[in-house]
Amino acid sequence: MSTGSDGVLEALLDSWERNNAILCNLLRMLPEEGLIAKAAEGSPTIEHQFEHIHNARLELVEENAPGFSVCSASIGEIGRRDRGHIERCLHESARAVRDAVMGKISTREHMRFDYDHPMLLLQHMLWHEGYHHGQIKLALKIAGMPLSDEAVGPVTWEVWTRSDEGGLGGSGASCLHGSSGVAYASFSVRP
Ligand code: NI
Repeated sequence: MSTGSDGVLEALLDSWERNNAILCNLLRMLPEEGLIAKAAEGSPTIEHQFEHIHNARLELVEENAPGFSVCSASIGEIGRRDRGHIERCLHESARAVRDAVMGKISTREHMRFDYDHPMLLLQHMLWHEGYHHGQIKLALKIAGMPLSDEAVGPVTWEVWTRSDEGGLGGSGASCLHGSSGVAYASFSVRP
């Protein structure tokens, strides 16, 4: 596979930023007791799912791009029930994934073990986190704390659609608004 860079690369990195923003927005939208909800007995709590997402990012970066693994933020040590800390960790691990993918592409190096192209790490994490996004909403529903599409749609689904600043012509963190114009917790994983 070619590791050439063009506008598609920028769009792919933008999709990763939007994905992390959606995840953090979901975290912020959880009801008071939402972090301890689980889909079934024996299933992980929502808090553990966020921790798992963060750890999966860092473990795969460390295994596949060890030279780019510079994030040591840990949800487990001090973050229990602290949403602000969980969110900061998610920003750090999102940056680690982005830096690893960009680093490998810019140096035209292959990932160490698991991926045929560096971008597949990012795509793998998008797919993985979409799965957990659904699991988290299912856990809330089963626990009697459902989030309605009206409440979370503008800060989750709509983050994928055209931005107020111009959709394809937007630039990274500056285009992190839903199509309804509802602002959400913007962030940047750019240096
Ligand atoms: Ni998982």
